[in-house]
Amino acid sequence: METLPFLEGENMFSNDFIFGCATASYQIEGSIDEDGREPSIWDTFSNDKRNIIDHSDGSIVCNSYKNYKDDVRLLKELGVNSYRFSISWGRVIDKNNQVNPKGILYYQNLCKELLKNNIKPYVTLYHWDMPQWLMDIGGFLNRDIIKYFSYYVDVITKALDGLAYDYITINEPQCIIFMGHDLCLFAPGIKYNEKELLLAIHNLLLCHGHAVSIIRRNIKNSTIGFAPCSRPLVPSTNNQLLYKKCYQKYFSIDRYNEFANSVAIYSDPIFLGDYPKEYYDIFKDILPNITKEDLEIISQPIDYIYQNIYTGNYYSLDKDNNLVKEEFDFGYPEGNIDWLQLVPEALYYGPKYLYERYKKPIIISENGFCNVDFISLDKKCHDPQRIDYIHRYLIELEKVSKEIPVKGYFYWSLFDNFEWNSGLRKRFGLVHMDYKTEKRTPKDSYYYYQEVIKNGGVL
Ligand code: PNW
Repeated sequence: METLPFLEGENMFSNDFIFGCATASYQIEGSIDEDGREPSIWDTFSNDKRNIIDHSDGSIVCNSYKNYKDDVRLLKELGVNSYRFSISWGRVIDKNNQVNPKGILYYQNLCKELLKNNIKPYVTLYHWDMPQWLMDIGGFLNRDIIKYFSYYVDVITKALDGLAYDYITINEPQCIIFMGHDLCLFAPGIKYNEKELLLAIHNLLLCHGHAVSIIRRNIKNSTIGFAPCSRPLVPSTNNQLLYKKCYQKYFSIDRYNEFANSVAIYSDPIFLGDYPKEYYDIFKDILPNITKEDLEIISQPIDYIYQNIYTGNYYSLDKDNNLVKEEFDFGYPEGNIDWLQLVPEALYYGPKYLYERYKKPIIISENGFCNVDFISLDKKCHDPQRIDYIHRYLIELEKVSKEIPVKGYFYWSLFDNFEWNSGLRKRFGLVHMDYKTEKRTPKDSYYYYQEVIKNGGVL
């Protein structure tokens, strides 16, 4: 580790910077039949073996439902001050829409264990594992989802009052809608037409909005956010016109291309009180019924702009000043998953664009690297590429934090875990997971991040 260039004695991020890591319920908990948990759409989806590349599922993974104390011990030793995890709706509420006290107890115990170790819980309320019985009545297409989600949020926030103050309503709405209901690579894998997709987005945003009022009512001193993902456009040269065009395209809607990644469809209604004008123009024939009351609910003030950023794309201008996407060269540095190219400046430009438009402090709710990790003969897990990735990305984040308020960074993920349709094959963790024995082995990057946190930043 001593060969890595830390800036000694200088706190590069603010003293109260949130250094955390993140996980999600279905990806780590296992114990899917324990204590009356209801099956989720991800149980159903992974039961169809065609859907997951290695035919695995979330039935065991890290078994964090049983091992949560070990998890907290690892977090403590890592030195993070915050841990972002998600609640499994189906553990907390049963199929008759009644409270399941055993599920609630699990999350209360987890929060207590975190607090005992001075780690702040950051609670994601929806990280994709909708109870199957709710999908059966229409999921996000059925406006009743708002009522059910509100009830669930009311129950869990009352139960966590005094234990957790920081909430993220919904994780990566673009993946829920686009991957789950258009590309059908994620659960539920049910294809919607465009009109249905827009309605599902609107109902999802209403779920967010109602959750905001419930959290505010139930938790004093709460902070609230919403965590979309994006692939920021990175200007490949320092040029004002190029910057402006990249900014505009980041927030624009391309109906046939980047609908999935659209930032503005999901975030403008929340932060600016309405969908972008382009949305009304492009989709004028298939718009959902959007009322003034809906927009008021959706746009209640929230505290942070959370954003999951892993990668981006470089752009330049051609001779007529048109924006051109630069293709990655053959052999360009990338992770062990096809969408993860090394674009560290995404953590500079993404936060900058977002702050410029929405004017709230930024928290990176996910950023991480997928590597080919295994235990070496020396019994350790060496992952130099992940160290380099974190290093490069944090340099960019630190740089932008001198220009705009950046409050925190959550590495994805604490452990290797169930990587959705990629199953157990793809590893993002700081801690290696042996899925047979549930043995947890901190990787080199775990010790690297530990040093970063101790130091308060990287050079
Ligand atoms: C996120 N992209 O998904 C999810 O929130 C996590 O549950 C997941 O395990 C993690 O990232 C790693 O995949 C993403 O194309 C999917 O930029 C795609 C992208 C980013 C994040």
